Amino acid sequence: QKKLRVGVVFGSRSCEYDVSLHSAEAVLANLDTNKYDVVPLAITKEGAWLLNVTPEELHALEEKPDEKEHIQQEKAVVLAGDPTVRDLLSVRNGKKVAPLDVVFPVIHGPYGEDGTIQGLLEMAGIPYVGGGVLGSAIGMDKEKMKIIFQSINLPVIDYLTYRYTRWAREPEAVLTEVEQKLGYPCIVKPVNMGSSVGVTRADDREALRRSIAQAAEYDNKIIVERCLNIREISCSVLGNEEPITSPLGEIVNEENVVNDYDLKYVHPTFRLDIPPAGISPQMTEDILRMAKQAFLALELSGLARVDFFVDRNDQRVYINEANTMPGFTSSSVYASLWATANLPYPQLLDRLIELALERHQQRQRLRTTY
Ligand code: G1L
Repeated sequence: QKKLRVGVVFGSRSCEYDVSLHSAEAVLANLDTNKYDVVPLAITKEGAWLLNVTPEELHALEEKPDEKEHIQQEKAVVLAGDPTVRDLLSVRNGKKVAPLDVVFPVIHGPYGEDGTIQGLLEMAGIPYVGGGVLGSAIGMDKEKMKIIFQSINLPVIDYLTYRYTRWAREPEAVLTEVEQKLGYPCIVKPVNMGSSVGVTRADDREALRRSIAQAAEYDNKIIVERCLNIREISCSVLGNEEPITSPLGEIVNEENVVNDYDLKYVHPTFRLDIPPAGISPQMTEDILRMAKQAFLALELSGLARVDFFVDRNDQRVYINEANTMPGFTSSSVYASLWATANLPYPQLLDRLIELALERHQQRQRLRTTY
């Protein structure tokens, strides 16, 4: 029986390069080799696609610039698929082709805007795991995501957004507006970044000034949210048009500070409680329902980790965000929540591949002429 050829794409110019490499390593190590021929596809920070280079090898190459340059010249590849797209994808003089049946894009869009790699795979006619172009793009824009949540009456925390041009022109007016409409403490984030890159808390005007300046280094749009004393609850969602939800988990921080990127991924200091203590059956039911609604409203497919806040003071629930590309190692929050629901990581990967193929087939049904 012919094995399915599964591509795992990782690396690239993503700010979350290291997270991508660790997640891809876990996917590669856990795909069942009885069922799949696994094809690692590394993208260097320069944007060259390297066939059969593992995350470990890519990592090692970053320390050896000469060798990396050589490999980029010799091994750069193009994807199989539509010949026009193949031409578009052709990198340097390498012309080896990797015919893939399905791809895990374990990567943020190569240029920081998501939906990009998904668009590429879509045009090449290759099924892929996870959200499509629209879902992945919305999944990266915290403002658009909140607007959609609000449109279906999901409760979101109070927020304001600013463009860099306005901030550069009238910073004092921006600071005053935040003070009047939200007050302190507040949390400042770039609109388009994953994880906690560029996220800081501000307790006064000077801290807010620094926070906005910092967030604005990562994105031209920033979002400021009211900071409440909250618990963080996550739910893993899996499926396409009829998604299922995992048990809830709580991310319990060692200290009551915003986890920055380094804390979250390089030196994790949180614990995952499954289920979270003292969340009533009613509240659990509400959160699971909202997770599913959010998944459908954002047009997601395959997977998402949906994050909620519960206010410690009044027990109100807010939806924070749906992460279409969550951390994805076998010990990640996404995978751990499924593991407690008797879906171990290798089977989770099987299911995600099935879902990718299902979605691709549903698309093939559509007419392309009229
Ligand atoms: F392919 C999946 F399953 F859809 C997928 C894609 C990307 C799962 C998880 C991720 N996550 C990431 O890419 C990352 C945020 C770990 C690295 Cl940028």
